[in-house]
Amino acid sequence: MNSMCKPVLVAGAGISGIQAAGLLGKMGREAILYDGNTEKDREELKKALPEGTEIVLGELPDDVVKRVSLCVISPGISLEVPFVQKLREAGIEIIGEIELAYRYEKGTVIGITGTNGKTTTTTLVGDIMRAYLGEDRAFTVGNIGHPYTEEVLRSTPESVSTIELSSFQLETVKTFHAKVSAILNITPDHLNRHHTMECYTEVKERVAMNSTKEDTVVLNAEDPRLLAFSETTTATPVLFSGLRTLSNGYFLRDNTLYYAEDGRENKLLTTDEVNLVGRCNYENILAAVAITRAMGVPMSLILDVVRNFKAVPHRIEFVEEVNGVRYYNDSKGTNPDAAIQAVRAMTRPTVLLGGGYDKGSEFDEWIEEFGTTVKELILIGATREKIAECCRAHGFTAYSFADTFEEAFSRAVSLAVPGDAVLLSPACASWGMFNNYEERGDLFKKLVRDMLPEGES
Ligand code: UMA
Repeated sequence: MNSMCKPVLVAGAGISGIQAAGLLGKMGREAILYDGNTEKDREELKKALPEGTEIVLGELPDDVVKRVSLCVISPGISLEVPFVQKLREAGIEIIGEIELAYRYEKGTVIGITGTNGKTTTTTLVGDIMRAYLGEDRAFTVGNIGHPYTEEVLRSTPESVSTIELSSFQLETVKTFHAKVSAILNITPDHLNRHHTMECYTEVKERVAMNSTKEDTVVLNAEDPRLLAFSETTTATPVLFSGLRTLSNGYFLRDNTLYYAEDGRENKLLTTDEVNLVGRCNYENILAAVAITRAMGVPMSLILDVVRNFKAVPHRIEFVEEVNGVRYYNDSKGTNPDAAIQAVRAMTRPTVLLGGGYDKGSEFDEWIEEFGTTVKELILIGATREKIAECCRAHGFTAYSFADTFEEAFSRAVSLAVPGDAVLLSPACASWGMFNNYEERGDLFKKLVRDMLPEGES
């Protein structure tokens, strides 16, 4: 049988799997949706899938392996799990949802990755591309929560897809080719999946795979790994820095963002002209400007969009001021490095809510960053003991444990005095207590707004 006539196994019944099956259905290919979790609701899944899609839950049966010619795997599934080995042994090609969507792409692609700042940068780049090309020709997709497979059939030779890419998604790309790509930073994260920093870095570098000199890769000059990559990449590198003057590239100096070419500096804007706070966010802006300039967008239009851009939800997001205390939601601070950026962005004494799912991170640098900013740390979740031990090792003793998120929140409220900030920036994923970081951040915002006098929330 022609392999194009055989069904495609879509592994993972989350949003990426459901949309991948939907795309395959639209292209006339039969999909079998597989999920290891037997608790999944078949009826709910059926409603979301193309009619007649077969659903397999639990162990993957051998006869299904024999029937399929391709597997589209969801990013949340490790390539090391037994059923993937079984598929490999049977010679079945394994790709991810990004590669699947890319195979139907008709336009130009921008790929953005990095440990932190991906969502902010992708959203800003997407906004700039939309302002430049119009709603119908600019799509913002990927790890941001909007699967690429859902939009790709709208692409045309004139459209641009701006894609946020996680390391999990980059593991399974093959022919993917971005005209402009970016790696914002690389710090330890997801090491339970990628094992070593070398493997994690190699995976991130795949964002610029298949690139040629006509393509651009935007890289953070402050990361020695990325600086080394700027020498070896097949794309043309463009550098940015939040810490020092560059003679070629985009940089921040004395609260002003610049672009320089052969030492000639052009002032772009000052930090008080933008709504975002924190050096990490100024770096995201520098990267977004570099990416969209490489796409040929006029600088004046880029800067207009930058000036009007607001923080994305859950990323050092100011929620409310209640009784003189400012509340910030950084639920997307799911690893120590992201959480460090949030601590650095605080200008007031801060009560910090931290802890959550254990993905093998080390917390030393995060705790070292507390300095005089963090006055109290309230810990929840599986990592609380590990973080507490690390606090003791660094001489930070102002920490306590809470059993629930609500308990942690009300303790933070009672500890904060007028002039303080309360920051949710856990340095850990939410899993184990929540389904995702959005749920955790939304609960935080609800608890903050519940304190407002009636009529103000
Ligand atoms: N599953 C198995 N076997 C396994 C593991 C999981 O069958 O061994 C099943 C689970 O039961 C579940 C499904 O796979 O039903 C989960 O799929 P998924 O985790 O890939 O989640 P999706 O809902 O499809 O969302 C994914 C991304 N999730 C992850 O990478 C974990 C979303 O990123 C992304 O927005 C979406 O695709 C669209 O592209 C979220 C994320 O947390 C935001 N990303 C990480 C991050 O940003 O740090 C990488």
